[in-house]
Amino acid sequence: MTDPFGHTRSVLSERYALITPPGLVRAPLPGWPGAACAVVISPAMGARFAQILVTLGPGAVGQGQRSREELFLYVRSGAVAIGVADQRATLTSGGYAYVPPGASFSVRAEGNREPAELLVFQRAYLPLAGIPAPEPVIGQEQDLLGAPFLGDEAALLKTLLPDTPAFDMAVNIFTFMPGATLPMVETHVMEHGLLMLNGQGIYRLASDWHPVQAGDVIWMAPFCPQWFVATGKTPARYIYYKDVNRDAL
Ligand code: UGY
Ligand code: MN
Repeated sequence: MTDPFGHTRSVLSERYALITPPGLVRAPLPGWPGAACAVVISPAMGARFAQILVTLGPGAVGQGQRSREELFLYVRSGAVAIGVADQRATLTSGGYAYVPPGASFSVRAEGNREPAELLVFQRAYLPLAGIPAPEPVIGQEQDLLGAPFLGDEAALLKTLLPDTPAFDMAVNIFTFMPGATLPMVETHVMEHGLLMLNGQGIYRLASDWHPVQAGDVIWMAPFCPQWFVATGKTPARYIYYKDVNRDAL
């Protein structure tokens, strides 16, 4: 659905941003030759990580050897051939890969037909004294079970990365049945980058309430009050990034 001329649901405020698909502007990005990339969250906005939407058409590739950076890739649609360090896999919609700092990676659309749509989280890895950096992780979310969030069977949470001190990021997928909510208005030090995958709902961000739907992106700064209710007749799903396991100072 497109907005009438001169109107947008996108909002940029000090503590959050809502970025909606009709306003996306794509551009080439280093490390992604031939791909169309939209940086939807970045330090330019006040965030401490980047969130990028990537379209990998035939011949396009993502590749690199990143010294301090870690990457998380999620396949929104299509299929990709991916290599991380010495691991190789073919991932379809719902597939994901974690690229540790310093590890080489390459990703291309499989089969040279349909483009693949990727979601990417990228940040500088924060080492922890005495703890080695994480190993690569490759998987399909369909292989994971959702756990009731704080006991609520109507709000299921899948955690895609191990919850161990080596990881300074978490990436989770929430599924809310129609009418299900976050149990409280959360206010926490962790930052979020979020992509709505399915359905719709209302997101409370700071003191504002925004209707949101599949394709929308949200940045929540540390301590931004946040709450969600799934509306509509089908489940709402979103994937989100969170910084974890590091000092408060
Ligand atoms: O993990 C979280 O902080 C999650 N409950 N936040 C959110 O969905 N906005
Ligand atoms: Mn939260």
